[in-house]
Amino acid sequence: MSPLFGSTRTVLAARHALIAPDGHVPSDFPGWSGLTTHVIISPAMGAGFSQFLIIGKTAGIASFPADEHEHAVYIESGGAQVTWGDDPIHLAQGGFLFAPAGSELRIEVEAGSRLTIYRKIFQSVPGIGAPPMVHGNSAEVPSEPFLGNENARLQILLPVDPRYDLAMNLFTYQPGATLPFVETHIMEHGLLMLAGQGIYRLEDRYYPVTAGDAIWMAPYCPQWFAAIGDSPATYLYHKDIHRLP
Ligand code: UGY
Ligand code: MN
Repeated sequence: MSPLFGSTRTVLAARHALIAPDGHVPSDFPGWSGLTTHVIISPAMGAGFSQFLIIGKTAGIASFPADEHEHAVYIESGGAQVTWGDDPIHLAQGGFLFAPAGSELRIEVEAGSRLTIYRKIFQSVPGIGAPPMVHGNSAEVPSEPFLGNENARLQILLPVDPRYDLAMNLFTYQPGATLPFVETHIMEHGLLMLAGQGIYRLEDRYYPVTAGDAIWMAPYCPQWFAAIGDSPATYLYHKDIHRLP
């Protein structure tokens, strides 16, 4: 019997959700094999995007058809061979890839891997071309102090370019560092705690959060974070950008 016995840290509120791993239940999709997939955020809860956590205990295959959805992939651990268009690209731990809408995305996941995938409908803008596919590794992306704070550092993984309507960032805080103010903004976030722990303020509630937890912040969800504990806290998050409301 689970020691939690009828309790969970998971909360689903009007404009935010905290999804703790104790409640995960996997989904299966046609053509996928060998993977444990949790859709931890989706339009079914009111979000404008989906966030998948894919765990490959053995090797497996995930695929997304060619349609209006774009995808951003991040390799938390392990590795994967990603095919979008013609050339397969190998991503190792820390690897990321942005797959534009309009072509099939196929991911051959290696045994022992954990991946996050953000999926949303691409919002095109007349006169601005489609964003190109990009990939890289977070180990090669410099971090910059967030609003001047050396102890709260941001890595911006995707190009800052108006053709992209999605950002994917890593945010690392030394213990004791915080977001400098309670943000309230039109952009929506999907977040996965990768390391460390802290307190997340969402709307008017304060939650202890730790590696493995996921958070949905709807547009205008007041948000603030303080890192606590003995080691730095890092989270991966996505954000919709560059489009008129
Ligand atoms: O990019 C952001 O809006 C970021 N500062 N938000 C967050 O970490 N909750
Ligand atoms: Mn924010």
